[in-house]
Amino acid sequence: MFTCLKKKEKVSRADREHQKKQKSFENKIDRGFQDKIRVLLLGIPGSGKSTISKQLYYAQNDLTMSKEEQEEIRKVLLLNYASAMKKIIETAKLRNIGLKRKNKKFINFIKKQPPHETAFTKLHIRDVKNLWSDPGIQKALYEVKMLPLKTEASLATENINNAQYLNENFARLVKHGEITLDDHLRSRIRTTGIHEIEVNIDHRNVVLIDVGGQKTERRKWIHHFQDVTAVIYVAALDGFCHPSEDRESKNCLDESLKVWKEILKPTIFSEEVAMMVFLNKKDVLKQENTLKKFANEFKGQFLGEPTFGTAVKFIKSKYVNKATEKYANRVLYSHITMALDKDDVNFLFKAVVDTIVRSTLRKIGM
Ligand SMILES: Nc1nc2c(ncn2[C@@H]2O[C@H](COP(=O)(O)OP(=O)(O)OP(=O)(O)O)[C@@H](O)[C@H]2O)c(=O)[nH]1
Ligand SMILES: [Mg+2]
Repeated sequence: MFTCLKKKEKVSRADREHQKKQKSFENKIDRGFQDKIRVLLLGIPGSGKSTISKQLYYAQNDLTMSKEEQEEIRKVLLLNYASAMKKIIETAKLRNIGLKRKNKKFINFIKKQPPHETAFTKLHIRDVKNLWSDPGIQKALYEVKMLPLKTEASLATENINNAQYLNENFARLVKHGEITLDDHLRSRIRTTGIHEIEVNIDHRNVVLIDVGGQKTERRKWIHHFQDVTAVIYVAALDGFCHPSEDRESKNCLDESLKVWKEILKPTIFSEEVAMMVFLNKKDVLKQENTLKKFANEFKGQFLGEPTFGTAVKFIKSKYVNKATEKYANRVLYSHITMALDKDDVNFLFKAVVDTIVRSTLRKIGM
């Protein structure tokens, strides 16, 4: 009798223990998923954090912009155009690439454009077309990436990737045509402060936290390290083509790896936080001149034929190695992305949310 009672009591205690554990799991799930999945986007400037965030937002929301917002984007794109063209013209000079005499007046006009204002009008549409069709400009565009990187960072090299788009859409922009989602995605504005957006992915509420990547902005990241379900570290695959703001880093790839190493410190994110790397701008790495620059940049370190596949593998290994140095057992998820491609981002995020859910459940023992 006594034994029986004892046994019964033992079972109920185990049950209670189990119930308690179950409750705790449920609370975690409630807290983590039924409420919101919080995803923090980190990465150095220009890696593509805001572009990813915009893509996910506009997949579910209409692109409604006030006249003022449209004007702001138009202005930014025209400034981006001026900065990209200045860089191409400068490259032509450095490489002794001749430009057509008939474009000289417009070239001087571009060179004089102040960095924060634009004086382009409909009267420049023909000049823009003529300059873009100058074979010297096309040659210099190809050569931009071959130049040794200057130490000071410049947005101009980033805008080079958008040079074709900016030229092709110049007429619509100066004619005050409707601003499109592509315009919004291509416009290069550095993020300051913190921007949270909420989206629904596969019936889960996901909050994306987009922060600025500049050094001054990175100080604010720390306020968001608590209470996140996952971190997506966005890294541009063409980082080795761009100068870094950080004087100690050789280029943006070096700077990005340095920041990645910092956030991997065990004191920063708990083991429960899913860590992912998005290797972004795959379209740019595929370009012939980017691969040529890659071969020059990693001479001696990289052996073999520089193709898109081998270059991705090489760059990815740099991020993975840093992670395994810090956490031998931590799973790192990585994806190759093109943030300008709506389908690419939206399709990938379904898989990302699924991974976050499964990884978190596994970590809490379910
Ligand atoms: N070609 C190409 N351009 C991209 C891609 N993703 C982003 N960009 C462009 O890269 C530029 C920088 O992107 P952002 O999303 O503003 O970069 P960010 O990481 O938010 O930068 P900060 O706010 O300064 O930290 C923009 O002009 C984008 O249009 C991509 O996959 N391919
Ligand atoms: Mg941004």
